[in-house]
Amino acid sequence: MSKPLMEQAIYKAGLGDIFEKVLDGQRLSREDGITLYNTKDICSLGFLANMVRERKNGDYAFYIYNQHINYSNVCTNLCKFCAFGKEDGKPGAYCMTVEEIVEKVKERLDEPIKEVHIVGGIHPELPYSYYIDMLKEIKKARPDIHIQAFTCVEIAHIAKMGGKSVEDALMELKDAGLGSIPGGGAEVFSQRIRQKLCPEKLPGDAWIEVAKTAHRLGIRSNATMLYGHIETVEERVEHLMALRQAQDETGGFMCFIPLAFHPKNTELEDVAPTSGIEDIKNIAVARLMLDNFPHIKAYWVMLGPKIAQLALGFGADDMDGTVLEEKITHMAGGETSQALSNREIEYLISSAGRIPVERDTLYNVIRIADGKN
Ligand code: V47
Repeated sequence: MSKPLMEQAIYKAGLGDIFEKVLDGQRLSREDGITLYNTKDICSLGFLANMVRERKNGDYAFYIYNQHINYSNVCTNLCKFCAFGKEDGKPGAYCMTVEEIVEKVKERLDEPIKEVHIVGGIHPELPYSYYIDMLKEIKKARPDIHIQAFTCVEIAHIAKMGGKSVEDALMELKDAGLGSIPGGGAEVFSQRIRQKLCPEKLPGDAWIEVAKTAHRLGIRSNATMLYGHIETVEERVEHLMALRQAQDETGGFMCFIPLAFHPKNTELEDVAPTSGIEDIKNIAVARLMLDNFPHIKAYWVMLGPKIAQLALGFGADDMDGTVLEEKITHMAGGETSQALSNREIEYLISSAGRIPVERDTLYNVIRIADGKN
């Protein structure tokens, strides 16, 4: 009997061995990752990624009602891919006081926000107490909110500012109200890339160490990869494998978010923006390689709502959230709106044939919008 058409296409695309491994639930190798990135058959790739996506999350597609606050863009790292960071005192540089940050939270007390997502630059002067006070004061203003704050790069810097070990700083930040850690600052772990684009930044292995330390203390985190600049396919696969290895050790990562590079207003302005195919590929390959990550997020702010919606059929099961006042993508030329309402996100999800699920930061289900409630 001949094989079903989709299966024929997968074999024709040279993905037959990988298909069999995926069917068996076997782990994919570095070479498999490279083969997947190099395939031109996006439908076969998507079919494989969707098998894993549905095995792990069925038809559910998650989103969260959240608020983003970028407390300061003052940064000593000045990475070549970033349009957000500014040197202290230079035009456009800003730093919010703790009172101003709390004011932002208080402005939206009447909305059912579940998470505040806080990221900033590597500020050379803010004291350790600023970060601790920020968390405590936000919790005072809105005790029920989950604070997802400070990338692993910021955590290492905050610890240094306080003259503490990463472990001690994390314990104190947790006591002050830190709920979990966002996935930023990972970029691409390759030393070659970091040397060229962000030599001042925390090295890749140190980023992983901070994440693993957090996990051991019961603080969960996310992970990202910034793609679409000067990285090779091999460097992407090695990045994914380093995350997979760390996840084998701790199990503390919740989700992986491939971040599409936005070149405008950066030192890499000559690099072309990512294509839709490239965006979808990064979602799909991540879903297939990161077999121990529960969730893959299509961050609509960077992908645009339409590609993010499509990604729900190619491996992604999360769209992030309602996000207000996002700065990192928009300063780099991002043209998406600053926020989507929960109704708009639910529409994007249900018109993709998936079931919208409002979640909290830790992926506890808040509401399933399956038409029954
Ligand atoms: O670390 C910087 C990236 C990250 C650019 O954890 C850029 O759920 C594109 O990590 N073009 C911060 N990207 C954002 C981030 C994030 C966002 C949403 C959700 C989560 C999560 C994490 O943005 C930085 C850097 O990798 N970035 N400049 C740029 N020009």
